[in-house]
Amino acid sequence: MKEYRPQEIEGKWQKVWEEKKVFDTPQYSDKPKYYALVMFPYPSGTLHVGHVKNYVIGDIVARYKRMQGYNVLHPFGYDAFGLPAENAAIAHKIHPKKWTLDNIKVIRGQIKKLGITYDWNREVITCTEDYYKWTQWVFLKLYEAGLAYKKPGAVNWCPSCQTVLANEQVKDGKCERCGTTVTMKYLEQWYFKITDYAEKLLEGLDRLPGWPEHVKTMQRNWIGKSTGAEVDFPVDGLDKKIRIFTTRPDTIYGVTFMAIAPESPLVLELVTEDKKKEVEEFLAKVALEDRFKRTSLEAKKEGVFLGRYAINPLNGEKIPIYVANYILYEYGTGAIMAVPAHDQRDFDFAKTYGLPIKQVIKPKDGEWNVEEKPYEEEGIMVNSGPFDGLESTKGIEEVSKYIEEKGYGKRSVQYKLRDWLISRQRYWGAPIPVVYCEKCGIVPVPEKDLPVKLPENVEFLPTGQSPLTLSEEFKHTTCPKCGGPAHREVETMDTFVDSSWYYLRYVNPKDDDKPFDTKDVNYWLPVDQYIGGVEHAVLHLLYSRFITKVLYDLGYVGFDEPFKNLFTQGMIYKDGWKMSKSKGNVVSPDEMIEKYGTDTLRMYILFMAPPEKDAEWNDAGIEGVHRFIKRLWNNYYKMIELINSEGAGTKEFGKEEKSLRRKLHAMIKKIREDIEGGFKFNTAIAGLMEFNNQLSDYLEKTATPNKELLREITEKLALILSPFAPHMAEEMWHDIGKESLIVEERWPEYDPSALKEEEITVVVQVNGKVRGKVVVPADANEEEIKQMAIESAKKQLEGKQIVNTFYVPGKLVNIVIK
Ligand code: ANZ
Ligand code: ZN
Repeated sequence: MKEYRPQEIEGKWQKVWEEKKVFDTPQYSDKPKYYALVMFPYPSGTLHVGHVKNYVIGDIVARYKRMQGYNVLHPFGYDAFGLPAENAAIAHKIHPKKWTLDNIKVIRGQIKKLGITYDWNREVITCTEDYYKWTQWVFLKLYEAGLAYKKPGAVNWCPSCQTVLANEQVKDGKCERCGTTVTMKYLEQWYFKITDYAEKLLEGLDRLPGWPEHVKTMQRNWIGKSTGAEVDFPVDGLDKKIRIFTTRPDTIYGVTFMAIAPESPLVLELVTEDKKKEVEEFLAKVALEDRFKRTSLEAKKEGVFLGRYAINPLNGEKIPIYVANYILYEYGTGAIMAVPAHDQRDFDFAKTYGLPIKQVIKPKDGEWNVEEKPYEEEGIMVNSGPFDGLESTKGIEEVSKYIEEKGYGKRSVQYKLRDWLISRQRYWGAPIPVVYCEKCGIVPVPEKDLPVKLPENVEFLPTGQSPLTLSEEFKHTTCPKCGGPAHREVETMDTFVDSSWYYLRYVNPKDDDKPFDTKDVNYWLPVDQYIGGVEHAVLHLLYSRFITKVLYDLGYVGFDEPFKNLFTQGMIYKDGWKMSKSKGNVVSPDEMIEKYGTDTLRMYILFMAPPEKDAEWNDAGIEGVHRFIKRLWNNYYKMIELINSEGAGTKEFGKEEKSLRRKLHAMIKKIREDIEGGFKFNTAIAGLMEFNNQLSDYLEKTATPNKELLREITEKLALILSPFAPHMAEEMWHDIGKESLIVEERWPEYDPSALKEEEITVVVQVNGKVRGKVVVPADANEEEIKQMAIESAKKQLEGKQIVNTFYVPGKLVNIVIK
């Protein structure tokens, strides 16, 4: 019998697929389209099996959809600019370009051995001129629309990466890339005005039922919409006002102090002479503190009285003004009205500094001692003048209305989302396409002059300044507007800009005249299925949605959400840790392929756990899957031998045959449901394993198996195996005499009539003890089955009284007697 030699058949079929160009995607076709996309990798090293999981899942989807008759776009590329590649290049003392392109070569080779259905003609590499030219084009479009601007301000700085970071790239006060504690710097930087899209980004989430709920929640929380009011509090004795933002205007009668962020210029404007020294000392101290820790709920609340008072516009009360560490300068107006009776942070502060706590909301029933604990819930307004007795939710409305009528302030909506800081002080990125001219100021580089090329002969070690500053040749240019001397912007773009639009480029990867063709992208997008890691929930996935919405508003694309369905796969761990080179626990796909073949690797990755869950790599696990594959192979080739054997085989289609055929069709049905009902690849494979056991039984027990049945099994089995173990399936398909390629075949339909069971066996119990079995027609009803069970147990029932009978459908009847 033919032996299973994956190393031989896998290379062979990969070559055939490539030669016959089966994965080249026609731009248009009569078939319905399906865009299956996996998040592209950073080529900062070689791939480990954790990366491979992403691509295998994508390939199952792509192959399955092909077999369903779709015109499938399944592309691959590399997020090739950016810090990881640059840092690795520096560590290895190689130019980032060489380092990156060398890695891409290796990764491409790794991927090709996996037998994935990528259309390699559409490969995209973000660090090549023909790609980043269009990243610069995206920048220009945003600039023209007033959505890219430069401003000075406090920014996040990673001392290790030696560059600024966007807020999204700071996790718990640490650099998302390297884990170093982020500090602050005051710099003039380029931003994209993502805040203009806060409302649209929120609204769009409601139209994405195909996204995991937790990802949508993370985006909503990140955008952080709050509704409330802005109110002006006049400063006593000065012609100045403090504008605050509150979500609880209903508590305004309970304000007992004001608090201003340390970074606010108001602090030094308001502080009185005698308090100046103390305040300055406090500001110096806070400046050294971590902004994220300082403003966390648990942090100690600290502040200093400024020597001044404000007037509560509603009741005329005089209230002290503090500078306080827990107020964020970047949120709301950077100042608050403090209501210690109803806000925990204000309460903590008031307790520390002995400030009054005035209750203005009480619970609907019962009392509450606000000296002990602030009451933060809804309730009834008290101590609030004309508003007393009002429900606090209504109070928010009424007080806001009153404030607007009196001109004290206005209703207001605030978002936590900040504009996206996109400039980086690093070398390996797309240069920002603007020049600075003494006469004309900031001038965008005209589209016809793109790309602004990244010079290669540059000392690129990070110094905190962009390395491009050191390239005189790059820096000096002429102004596109007036022709006078000008210098180029020396900073490069965040790599998240590169990846914010790459899914569009796959549609027209070779177009030299435009980033993509509107008609073509409107055919292919939105992406039908996007697959990637959840770590991008508020990074790449938010930025891409933003850029798509901008391009939609500018008329370049006809859809405003790029990814219709999103699947976030779990990670692969080894020895209890997430795989990483630094932990030394990576499993290389190449090694596994050499040992077991890629079909085993693919199957094991899918079988380990539900694909959305994290899973632990286990050498015994892949061994086990490999054994299964070999058993399946042996059964398959045994069937081929039997079909081709001299003997007639049984003509009879008896009970055993019917049962096996039923199992075959039940499996076909199940695998379809498992794939379509939420990527349950692990249970789909378990279904294959179960069927294989039943097949072994049949082949062992039956002297002369039915050839017709074997023919049906060999055909259907290869088809449903093909998304999971495509090489083996292709070989099988060939060996049963098919001339087509299995990748171009259709997914088999199950036969509903085969699914009907003719008879079932039911256990009969008397008072809970097993007394026998009864075979009943599968379509008998409960009463009939009970009667047959009673009939079968006649002996045990003689002379007894039956008090009850219970039926567990398909399994057993228990007869209770006295
Ligand atoms: C008075 C008040 C009374 C408040 C009360 C809350 C409860 P979210 O939901 O996060 O938007 N706040 C406003 N700006 C702030 C800033 N820059 N730094 C720190 N805190 C700030 O929270 C809005 C509430 O957080 C605002 O409503 C304000 O306190 C505070 F019983 O005003 B509130
Ligand atoms: Zn000029």
